[in-house]
Amino acid sequence: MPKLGRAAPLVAVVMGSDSDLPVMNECLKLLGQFSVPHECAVISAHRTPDRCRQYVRSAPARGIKVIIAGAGRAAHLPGVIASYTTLPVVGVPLDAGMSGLDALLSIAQMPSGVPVACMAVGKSGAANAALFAVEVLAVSDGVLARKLKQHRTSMAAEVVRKSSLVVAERNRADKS
Ligand code: AIR
Repeated sequence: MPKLGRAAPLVAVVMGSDSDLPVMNECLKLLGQFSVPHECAVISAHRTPDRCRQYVRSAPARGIKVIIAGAGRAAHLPGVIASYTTLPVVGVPLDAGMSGLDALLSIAQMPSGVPVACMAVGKSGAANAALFAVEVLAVSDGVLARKLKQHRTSMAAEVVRKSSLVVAERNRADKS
């Protein structure tokens, strides 16, 4: 599988179609920002079922710790992946029709015994899938844990900065 970066991948990011890439890029971008070695593949639970099974079965031997799977429509990819492994699987429902509600239910409504951590629909979910994977890895990686804390701090500072911009804009509007 194509590795992104030099180190052995810890996170696998798979998607049901190349048409999912623009949204799943949010996930890949964040993993890159946290310097988490990862790999990426297009695998369809319906169109390439054998490839799906082989990929997931070989993941632990490659050192993969978390699998992120994004899919739209009847989004069975995360659930099918979860059926082949006990690695944590994070599902990202994508909007390929019906505002992503079809994919959301396909991913969230797993039967008991085979869990999938279901994120929000679309770009927020793709970004949170990366953060969730980093959180899993950070349990046993102090450097990543510190980076996560820093990420939260920066996010909070950014909200405060935007708040002062909104207040300044309101003050200007009130004066005119
Ligand atoms: N898909 C692909 N195989 C099974 C499923 N559910 C999903 C893809 C994509 C949508 O179907 O994840 O979101 C449409 O794929 P395409 O290739 O027709 O653009």
